[in-house]
Amino acid sequence: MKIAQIVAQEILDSRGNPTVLTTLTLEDGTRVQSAVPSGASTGSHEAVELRDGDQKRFGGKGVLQAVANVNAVIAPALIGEEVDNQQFLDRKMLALDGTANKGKLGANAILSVSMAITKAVAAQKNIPLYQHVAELFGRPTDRYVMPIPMMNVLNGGKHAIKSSDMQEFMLFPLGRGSICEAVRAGAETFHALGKILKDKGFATTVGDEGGYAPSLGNNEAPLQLMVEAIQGAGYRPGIDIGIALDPAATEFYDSTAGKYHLATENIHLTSEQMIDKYADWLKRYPIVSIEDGLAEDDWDGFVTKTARLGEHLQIVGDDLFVTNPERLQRGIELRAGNSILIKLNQIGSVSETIEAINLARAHGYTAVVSHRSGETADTFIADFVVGAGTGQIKTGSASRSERIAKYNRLMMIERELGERAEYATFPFKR
Ligand code: 2PG
Ligand code: MG
Repeated sequence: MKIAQIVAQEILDSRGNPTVLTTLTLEDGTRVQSAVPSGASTGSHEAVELRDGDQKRFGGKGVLQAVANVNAVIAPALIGEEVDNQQFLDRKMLALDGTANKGKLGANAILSVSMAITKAVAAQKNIPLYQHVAELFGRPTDRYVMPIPMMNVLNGGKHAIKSSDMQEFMLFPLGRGSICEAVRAGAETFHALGKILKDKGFATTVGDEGGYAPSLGNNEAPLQLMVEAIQGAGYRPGIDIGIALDPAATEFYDSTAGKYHLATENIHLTSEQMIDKYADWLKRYPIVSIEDGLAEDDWDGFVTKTARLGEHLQIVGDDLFVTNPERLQRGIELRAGNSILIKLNQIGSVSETIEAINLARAHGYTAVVSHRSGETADTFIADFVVGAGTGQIKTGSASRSERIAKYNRLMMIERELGERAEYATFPFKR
C-alpha cells in the first residue's frame, strides 16, 4: 500500500514544550499519528533535536522548522512509495538529511515519520503494532516476552529542582511473574512511599516523570526510603522488587575539575571514588541496575566499573551509547558496560534503533527500552519493547498519564496475548 499524505504539526509534550506530531495516510485511507518525546538530561552525542531558537516563541523551543522539514522535504520524497519497507524509507530520509547527526532535517522530524511508517504498516495489515515490530526484528510472533518495568518513583537531577543530585531512583519488580502484577507492585509501593514521605514531613509533589521529589539532603536517603516503602507495601526488597538507578552522572560531572560534584552533599568525587560509592551501596541495598553512573565520555570509568561490578550488576549506557550502534560497538570492544538504554529519539529512526538492539543482543548486552522525561500520550514504546522482546522498559512512575499510558498499554497487550505472554527474567543474579 502506498503513502498518500504526510502532515506534521507542532504539539506540546508533558512539560509544555513543543514537539512534533505527524499524521500519515495511506492510499486506502489508513491513517496513523505519532508524536516524538524530548529529553532534559540530553547526552551531547545524541542526534540533533531541531528547535527554532526564536526566543519570541516558546523561549526558542518551537519546532516549526522541523515541522516544515516533514511537510516540505520528507513528505514529497515519500508520498507514492510503498509503506511496507521501513529500512528503505528510513534510509531515504537519512539521505535527504545527509548529515551524521540528523542536524539538517532534525531527528525529531525524521523519527515522527519513521514511527508513523511502522504504525501504518501494522494498521494496514490489521495486526497489533507489537506483532509488526516483532516481524521487523525477525522474531517469532506466536509468543512474546513482557518487560520488567523500571518505575521511577523518586525524581532528582534535572527532572526535579532541589531534590537529589542523582536523577532516577526506580523500583524494578523483577520477581512478579507478569506485567500486571509488576505494575501493581510498583503502584502499591509508590503509594506506600508517598505515605512515608508525608508522615516524615517531606513534600509529596512530583517531578517530570511522576516520581516524588523531596529535598532529602543526600543521595542515599532515597534508597533507605525505597526499601522501607517496598516492605511497607508487603514486598521483599531484592526478591520481589529490586532497585534500579539512573544517576545521569553527566549532569553533575565537572569536566574542568575532572570530578563528580554531588552538590547536596557538598562533595567532589573522582571516577574511582564514585565506583567505590556504588560498590558500597550494592552491599547494603538491593540495587540490580545502574544506568549512567558515570559521565558520557568517562570510558575508562565504565571499563573499570564493569570489570569490578559487571558480573552481578547491570551497567546501562544511556548518554554513553545514545542508542548509536557506533558508540555501542566501541563499548563492546572496550567492555564498557553490559547493557544499553534504547531511546528512539537519541538516534532518530526505527531502523537504526533496531540495529542498535540487534548489535547489543549479538554481544550479550541487555537492552532497556526507554521513554524521555518529556513525553506525549503516544504509547509506541510499549508495543516496541514487546515486539523487540528485550525484556525491560523504563517509562516513569506510577503517576501522570503520559507515563501510565505506557503501563496501561502493556497490561492490555498482556491480556490480549494470554498464554502467549511470558514475563521476562532478569539475567543478572546477585
Ligand atoms: C534518562 C531520561 C529518561 P531525559 O536520562 O534516562 O528517564 O531522561 O529524557 O531527560 O534524558
Ligand atoms: Mg538516563
